[in-house]
Amino acid sequence: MAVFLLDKPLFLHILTQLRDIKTDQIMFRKGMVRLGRLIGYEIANHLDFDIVKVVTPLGVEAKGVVIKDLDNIMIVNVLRAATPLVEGLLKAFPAAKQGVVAASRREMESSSPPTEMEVEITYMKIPKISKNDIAIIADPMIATASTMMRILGMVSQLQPKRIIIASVIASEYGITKIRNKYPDVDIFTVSIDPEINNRGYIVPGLGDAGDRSFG
Ligand code: HSX
Repeated sequence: MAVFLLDKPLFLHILTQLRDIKTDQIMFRKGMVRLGRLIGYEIANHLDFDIVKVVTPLGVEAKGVVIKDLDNIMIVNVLRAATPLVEGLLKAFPAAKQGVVAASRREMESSSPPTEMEVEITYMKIPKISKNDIAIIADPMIATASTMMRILGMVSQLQPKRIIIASVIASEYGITKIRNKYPDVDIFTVSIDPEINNRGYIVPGLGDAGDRSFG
């Protein structure tokens, strides 16, 4: 598994707005959409490509690149927090199929940071994919990775060619958990935050991404 840390200034500029408690709902959602688009382009830069030749209107051959898998993408939208992120990803992959999973954690205060949380999945619809398809699972936050492990369990059964996670903030703990069980999955994330608090929130994090996007 490779972890792609997207820490170039534009990513961090948008992330800083998202972290800021003063950022309102509209700006938060817009920031997520922008990050989704940028993360999508970064993912596209790490897909297989062929070197091809085309003929220009000048009747001359030019060497070029074709990314074959741009049209073989299936994005999983982990409701509801991932919705604006997916909106951005779809700008990078306009031909993508889209699955949705409604997942929610049972959150409660404990005496120490949880390592596992109960996750309820109330709805799931994943389109048919072929063995040539690439699955991108979009969830802006990976804390204990309890949610992502459930979704990886379902998506890996479909045997896509490759599974990629598109996230904004992942905890160190969550990444390690995913890496141990799914060594072939790639994670694209803008930040790796060090801590999880007693309620299972990433620290410093950005709060509850679903609440901040949708109220
Ligand atoms: C939030 O909790 C996020 O959007 C994820 O779906 C989930 C992450 O928490 P965890 O399952 O990694 O602890 O609603």
